Amino acid sequence: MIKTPICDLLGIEKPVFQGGMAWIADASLASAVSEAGGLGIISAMNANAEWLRGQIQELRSKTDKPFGVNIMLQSPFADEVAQLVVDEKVPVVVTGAGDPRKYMKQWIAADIKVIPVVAQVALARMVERAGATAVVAEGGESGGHVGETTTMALVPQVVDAVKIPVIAAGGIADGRGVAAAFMLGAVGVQVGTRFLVATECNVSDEYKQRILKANDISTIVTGRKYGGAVRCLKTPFSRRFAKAEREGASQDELNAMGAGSLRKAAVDGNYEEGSFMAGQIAGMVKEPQTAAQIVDDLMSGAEEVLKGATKWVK
Ligand code: TUI
Repeated sequence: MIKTPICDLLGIEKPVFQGGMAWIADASLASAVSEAGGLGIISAMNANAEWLRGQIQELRSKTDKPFGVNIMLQSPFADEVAQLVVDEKVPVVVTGAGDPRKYMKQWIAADIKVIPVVAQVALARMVERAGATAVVAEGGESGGHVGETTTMALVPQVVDAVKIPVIAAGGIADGRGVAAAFMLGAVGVQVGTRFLVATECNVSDEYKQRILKANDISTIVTGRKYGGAVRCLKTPFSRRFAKAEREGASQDELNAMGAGSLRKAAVDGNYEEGSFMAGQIAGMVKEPQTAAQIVDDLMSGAEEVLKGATKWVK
């Protein structure tokens, strides 16, 4: 069995966070991951507080275990969902796509554990000073909105820069990745792409099939030019987007092209027009499983790798 400091801090059994994937990470997936002993996370994405309240209630009807809410800081509803997590006494808030410090005082005063996702050392330092419980250091192998630095390079630099626990994310989908994250100094992992094919994940079947068929070179990053870099599968939509970018489309034109594209992939399963956000590790995801099987496989796989970790040491 593997126990790390993040397990005691959050009251979870296994140091596995499920990524707060917009349009995908709902009460069904998050409750299954929490029930399996990890930290299930509902994505507040671009939804309003009323929608999020319904999801939190649904999760609580399915599990008594700790869970998180991911607040995407670019959401037009960020202010109201930031208040809702206080009203609902959500145990853990994970933030993404921005600097969460303007909300942190109110969350900490409400006894919420705040775990920002960071893609660079500077923000990790700033949120530690503002009272963060831990940080997720997310490398550019991840799906969705990404920074530049890879997990391998980012995690140890964040570990060296802060005293709070570090959770590694980006390019982790099996026990080897979990073990490697521990070797870099992380005390937990956040996994997104592998949970896309979980039985309890309500993403469209088209999305699941595209993940299962992916290989090592199936993803690209678009949107780098205007600071909104997004990693997704190579599809008709992402190729059109990349071409428009190369040909000098303006930020407004690109924003208009991207609007609603994640919903089209996640909800409608529209292969032509959807943005199928996924990490580089998609090529390793070959089997639909329950969330519990995924969590167990990640941890038992890590245990096996770690037990053999000294084999080259003489
Ligand atoms: O947030 C993510 N991944 C996401 S969010 C998302 S929804 C979306 N769709 C289109 C455009 C933008 C968002 C899909 N995937 N991961 C966590 C993450 N956070 N990655 C990178 C960052 C980040 C970036 C800049 C965190 C902080 C930050 O700070 C900049 C600042 O404001 O100081």
